[in-house]
Amino acid sequence: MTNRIEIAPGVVHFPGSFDRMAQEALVSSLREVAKAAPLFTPRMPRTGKPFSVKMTNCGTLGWVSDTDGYRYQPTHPDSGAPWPPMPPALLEAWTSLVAYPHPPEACLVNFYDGTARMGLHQDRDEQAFDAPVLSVSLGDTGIFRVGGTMRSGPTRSVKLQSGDALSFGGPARLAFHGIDRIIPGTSTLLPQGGRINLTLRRVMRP
Ligand code: MD3
Ligand code: FE
Repeated sequence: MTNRIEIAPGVVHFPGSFDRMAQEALVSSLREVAKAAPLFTPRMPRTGKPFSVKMTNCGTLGWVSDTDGYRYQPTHPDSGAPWPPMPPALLEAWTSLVAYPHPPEACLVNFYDGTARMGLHQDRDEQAFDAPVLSVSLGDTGIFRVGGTMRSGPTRSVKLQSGDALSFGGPARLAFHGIDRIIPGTSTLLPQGGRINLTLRRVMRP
């Protein structure tokens, strides 16, 4: 059983949820995911401006963003191939950390190099807002910012280290959040450095 720290209503931090061996095993399964579904560069819907974060997905649905908008779809935007299956260790983490009786369909894999960031946003492309979102961090530490359900509200920042999990449910499900920056050189997990974030989501209402 890993530590469970409720840092705000509905926001639960599980520091060190994956030990080093489990992190290495996850990275090796993600290398297989990226072979089947190569990282792509998402673009902003209106402007076409590229994200600094590269992405891929596993599971039956994957999140994509291009000039047509944000959406979930069953296939890779470039190859048209179905997303590879979710590694069993992630489904097990969902079952053990999240109190929701249905499996996630989507695991978005975000890759941050030393300069990538993600601006403050809400996740609202899912239909099942009653389901929490579970995130797992691997590699270099990320400085995560989370606020309330209004963009203009106060925010706080939390360092996310390799192996940490974080869940957002109930009042936090529609909280604004983002990644201010990563701190290069803080982990030896990824030989080339950088940070991987996984977000497991229930998309469809059961
Ligand atoms: C709070 N990813 O992919 S994970 C995203 O580290 C995203 O890559 C960040 O935000 C990352 O959409 C943050 C933490 C997270 C994920 C989903 C949330 C926080 C959340 C959904 C609702 C509220
Ligand atoms: Fe998000």
